[in-house]
Amino acid sequence: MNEWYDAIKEAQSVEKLEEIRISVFGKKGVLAEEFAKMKNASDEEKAQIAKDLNTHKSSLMNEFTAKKITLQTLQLQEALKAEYIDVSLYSAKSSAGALHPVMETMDRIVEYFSAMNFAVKTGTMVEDDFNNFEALNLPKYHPARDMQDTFYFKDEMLLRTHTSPVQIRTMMSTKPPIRMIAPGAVFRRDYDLTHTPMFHQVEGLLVDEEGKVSFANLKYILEDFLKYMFGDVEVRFRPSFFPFTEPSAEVDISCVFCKGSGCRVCSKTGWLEVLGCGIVDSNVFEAVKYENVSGYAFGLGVERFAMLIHQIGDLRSLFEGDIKLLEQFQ
Ligand code: 2U9
Repeated sequence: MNEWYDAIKEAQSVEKLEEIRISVFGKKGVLAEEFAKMKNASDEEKAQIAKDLNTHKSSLMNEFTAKKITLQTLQLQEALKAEYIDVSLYSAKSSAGALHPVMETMDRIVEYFSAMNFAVKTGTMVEDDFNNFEALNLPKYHPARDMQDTFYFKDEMLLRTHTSPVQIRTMMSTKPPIRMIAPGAVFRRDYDLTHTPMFHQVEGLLVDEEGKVSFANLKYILEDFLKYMFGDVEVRFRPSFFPFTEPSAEVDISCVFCKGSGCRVCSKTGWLEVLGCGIVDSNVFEAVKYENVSGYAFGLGVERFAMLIHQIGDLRSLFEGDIKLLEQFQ
């Protein structure tokens, strides 16, 4: 039996100790074997052998239990040592997300007009012919409806080419006065250096009693808005044409790159076009069955604003999802 005391003492691992346990205490282990041998002994001898064997059994069990605790403690300590993590070490640099410059610009625009008491309304991107064209004084023969410019579905459904259907639907469901902006994505079949098939607009509409809304009101708020967005810039209005406004104007700011002295970006003119606007055409009010009202409207492209504010040269970089661009806007 003595060799088993030595074996337990010398066991180097929990696994080895378990092997010993089976060899000593198992069904076919040495203790079972020794007890079996007893049947050949005389009655007096049996009593003595049984007493000796039981003494060995309990002291071996004590040795085994003590050794097991020692080995398990050692094993745990080794594991803790091996798996130790130094939380004070510098880790790999992690980067945080940021709002896309187009969305950040849109938020700023919405912030301005919200403060001016304009309600913010959104609609759906799939629209019908009436709300996208007909009601906006763009009749069936109008070139803007061309398959070249518009993404069509069947049954005269289409992807909105501007956010104006939101204003039409608002007027169809609400009595005047109206004071709203419509921010959102719009779609046109256009793709080159300065056009993408999807871009974002913010359009504004203000409607009140006839005679209450003037071009002067429109001029005042757009000048104030452009100074809020671009800082200390010159603003000028040029006569223009849109089917849904009459009279209409395009709005320029003095070039943010050369401060008006003329550069490549402003084609040496010193001016950058940033907005379209006008007094809402009476045909539009007729289409939505509004009577004795007057109103102004305006529209802008958000990507163009973002590019001018952040001095981004290439429109397409806004759509590439390149983390190197986005990281600059944290
Ligand atoms: C209603 C009536 C009138 C919205 C307007 C413009 C002028 C305009 C362009 C700016 C750059 C489109 O994104 S862009 O290419 N927009 O010049 N938009 S007036 O006029 C409306 C809208 C809705 C009911």
